[in-house]
Amino acid sequence: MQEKMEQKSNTGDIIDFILLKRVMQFAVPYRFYFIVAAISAILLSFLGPIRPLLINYAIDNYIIIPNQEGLLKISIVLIFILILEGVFQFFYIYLSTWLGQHIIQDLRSKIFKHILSLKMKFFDNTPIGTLVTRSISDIETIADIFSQGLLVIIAELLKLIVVVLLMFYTDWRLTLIALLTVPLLLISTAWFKKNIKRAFQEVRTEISNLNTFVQEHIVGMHIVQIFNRENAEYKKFVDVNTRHRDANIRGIFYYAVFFPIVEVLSAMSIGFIVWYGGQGILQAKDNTVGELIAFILFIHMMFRPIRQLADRFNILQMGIVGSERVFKVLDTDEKIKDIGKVSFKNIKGSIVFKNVNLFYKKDECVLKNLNFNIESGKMLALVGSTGAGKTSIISVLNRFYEIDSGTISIDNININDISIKSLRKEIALVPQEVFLFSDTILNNITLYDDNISKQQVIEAAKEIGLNDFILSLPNGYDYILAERGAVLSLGQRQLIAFLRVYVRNPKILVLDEATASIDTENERLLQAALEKLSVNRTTIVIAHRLSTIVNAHKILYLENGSVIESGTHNELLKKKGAYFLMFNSQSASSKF
Ligand code: DCP
Ligand code: MG
Repeated sequence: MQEKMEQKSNTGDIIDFILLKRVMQFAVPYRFYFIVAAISAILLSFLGPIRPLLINYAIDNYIIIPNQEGLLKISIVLIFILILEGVFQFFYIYLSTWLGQHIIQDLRSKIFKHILSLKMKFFDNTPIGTLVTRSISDIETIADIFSQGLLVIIAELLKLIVVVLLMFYTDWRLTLIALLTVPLLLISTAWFKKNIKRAFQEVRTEISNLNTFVQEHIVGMHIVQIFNRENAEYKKFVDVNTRHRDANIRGIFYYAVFFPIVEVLSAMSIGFIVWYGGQGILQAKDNTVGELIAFILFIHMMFRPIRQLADRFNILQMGIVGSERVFKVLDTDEKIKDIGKVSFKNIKGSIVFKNVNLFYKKDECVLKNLNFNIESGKMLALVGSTGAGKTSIISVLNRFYEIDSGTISIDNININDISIKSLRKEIALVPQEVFLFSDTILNNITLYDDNISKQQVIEAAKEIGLNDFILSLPNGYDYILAERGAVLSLGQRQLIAFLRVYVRNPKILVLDEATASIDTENERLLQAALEKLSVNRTTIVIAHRLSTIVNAHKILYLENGSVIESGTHNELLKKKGAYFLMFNSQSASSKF
């Protein structure tokens, strides 16, 4: 769907020179190589057409009137030209591909760096598949602008002009006869260009559909299997796969029709020339055998660029369409404003929320006029039903999202005045859904931070009672987690996340407890880890299992983005309100 929509806006027939100019900017650092490649291409378009001229001369002057010495000389010149052509061809092919690859390497790095800087809201609204396509395959089409598009078009156009000029120079009548088929050629080229472009776009849409389908179904495999949807999903896949095949075959069809047409037209031109020129020779008029042979070679040289141009023009256009999409991502400016100057030195860690309001969408107030404070070193617990806004509270504290009104301050400094780097350094988060990279346990904990040594990690793991668990894994700290750490249980993943946080020694600790219940062994470990970690730190715990928070200094009960009860565990139990009900229902359903 997404893909189809975007295709639509780019079907304009003309080359968008503004976009092309912007793409060319990326070649500026490599201008030397670009110029060498361009000069090679230009020289090639002159060198090729010289050959028929020389052959013409050789036949008329050294063969028909035998002259061995002259023939030898002209042959040496021809060989020399051929070698030159080979050398320039090498430079041209190698450099244009080299250029394309360097440019897309730069562009890819640029787009990835840009994506790294965007705010969470952008990712909420942009499918992963789109961003992957932009940074991988769309960029690939930009490389083709350089390796197969722009320079080829310039070189072939030039060659065409040179060939036609040389033809006129040789014999204007023969030239006009050779050009007789050109109107037919133009018509079929226009037909081809139009259809092949549409076919190309269909193929790209289908590739994207295939990608999305496979990606989504592998990620959601457990849903497919648990609901026995294998057959149904397989059938859907066969459909998508078939559409992809058909789109490709349609594309090939146009090539299969167009290329023979060009062949036939060029053969017709040669036929005309032989017929007309042959008569000229027989009647001993002004045509020579050399001219005739030269013209046959010229016609080959003339038709090849025309055939190529139609194809290359498409590649250029595809590259420009790709660049438009890439630039669209580069031009999104959805970033959190990072204008704060304050860097924490000796942070204490008291937190105040004052009249905080948050909207994710225009008419949906998720946090409503929220007021609370936590003294430094104390533990605040957030409880409440699902969707109440608990995760949102911590998302605004570390500025993943920006509040719409009110103020949040740490140590009496508005968090907007603190640099994001410093802010996030002091707030460590154990998220609700722990994300682990496909890497070793150790690297997942250090996240390649040079300041954290393996020894520190092991010490920290011992302190919070995790060392034995990690050593029990094959290879211990060097155990490589497969895709997203799926081999670990939710509780185990949270334990790894605890360690990630603990080695960084932050002043503010935030724990967003996983909703799923975890086994008693891991629960005991988590509980012990939390107790260790919360010592001397301001701690915010979002709890689903109330056992975690009986000792919290303050508990807020949230509903629809507002605090409806607050107090300590005992105070809230006495109130016999929402918290009391929640606590009782949990006690009834567990041994706790
Ligand atoms: N929401 C949203 N966009 C986001 C995150 C949340 O529109 N990027 C909405 C979904 C909920 C509301 O905001 O209606 C509150 O979401 P929270 O994640 O803050 O809810 P909880 O953390 O309280 O829920 P749970 O206990 O399920 O984790
Ligand atoms: Mg949540």
